[in-house]
Amino acid sequence: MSLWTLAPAPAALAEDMAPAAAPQRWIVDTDLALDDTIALLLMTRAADVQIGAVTLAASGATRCNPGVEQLSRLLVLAGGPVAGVPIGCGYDLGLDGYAVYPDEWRRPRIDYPGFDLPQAEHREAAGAPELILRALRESHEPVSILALGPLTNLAVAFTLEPMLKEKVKRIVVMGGALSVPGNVQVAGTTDHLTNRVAEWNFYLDPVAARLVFETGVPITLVPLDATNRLPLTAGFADRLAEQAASDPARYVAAMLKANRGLLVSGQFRFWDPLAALVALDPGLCTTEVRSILVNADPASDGTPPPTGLPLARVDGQPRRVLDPDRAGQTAIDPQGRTVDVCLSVPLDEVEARIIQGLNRGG
Ligand SMILES: [Ca+2]
Repeated sequence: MSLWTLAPAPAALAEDMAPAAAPQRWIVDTDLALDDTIALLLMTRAADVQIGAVTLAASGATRCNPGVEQLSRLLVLAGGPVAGVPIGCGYDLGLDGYAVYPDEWRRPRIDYPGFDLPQAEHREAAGAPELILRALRESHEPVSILALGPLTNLAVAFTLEPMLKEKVKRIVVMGGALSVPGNVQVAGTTDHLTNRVAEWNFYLDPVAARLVFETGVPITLVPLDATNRLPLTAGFADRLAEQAASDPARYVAAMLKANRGLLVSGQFRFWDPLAALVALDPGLCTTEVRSILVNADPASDGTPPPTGLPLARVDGQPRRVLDPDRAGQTAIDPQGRTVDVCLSVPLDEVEARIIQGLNRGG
């Protein structure tokens, strides 16, 4: 049975007065951080979206265990047809290099005071790249991909079956930093990192980002340039809590309340939620076409590999130590690949659409 049969198109909701358009087919690849959760729930609540597979980018914020279970429960929370969407999980380290996500930021739980997620059958359909390929192979219509974590899974998929990229309509990628500093160096946690130019998703797997860019599939990049202007504030969390009229909205409100210190710190942004909103409505963002080269160069000084991480890549070759100062940088360069870059969206519009989107369907 086709994945797309397993994930029937969402039923029309009473609030939708206009005739339903043919649903757009999507795969969501996520590393399931707090902001991913909002983005994923926005996608699952959207009217004209059919999700064929959700895959976990385990080289990012959340490993397969407990990520697969968390994803299963979030999809049950979202309700409707997406509760049964197949889930895959991928490699827990980037394709090359030794960059790792800080352990102290990994999220061990997803239940919050005032809201326990529904239980769900623990299910994992396949490895993430294989599930992405199956979803593409079994679709007779173009499929778009929303990529919210490191691009490891997509890079492996396109390497295994390059021809299937023809099935991809567009990839919307949260990642990169063009004219603003990177975000991997954070006081108190990652002070030891010397990279001031890369954004986390591209830093964790620059080789994968480069491979995905080189496929030539149309890409919309949602970089820090756009998301830096979009703080997720305690004020927004309060408004969401007041206006929450659905379980997904109430869950996100409980999640934000439990993480209020992070919101008050001023460091949290609408990273992945913006990518989801742009996926759902490309017209939301002012975009510009840019030629971008992702830095995946090795370190020049013969730095030895760190201890405790695999010395081999998935292809059996030795891992390289990548340039500690530049790996993952998204430089504007005529030798790069042409992508559409989202540069600016008004904060009030983002906030309004998220509250509306989470509440959709009641
Ligand atoms: Ca993410």
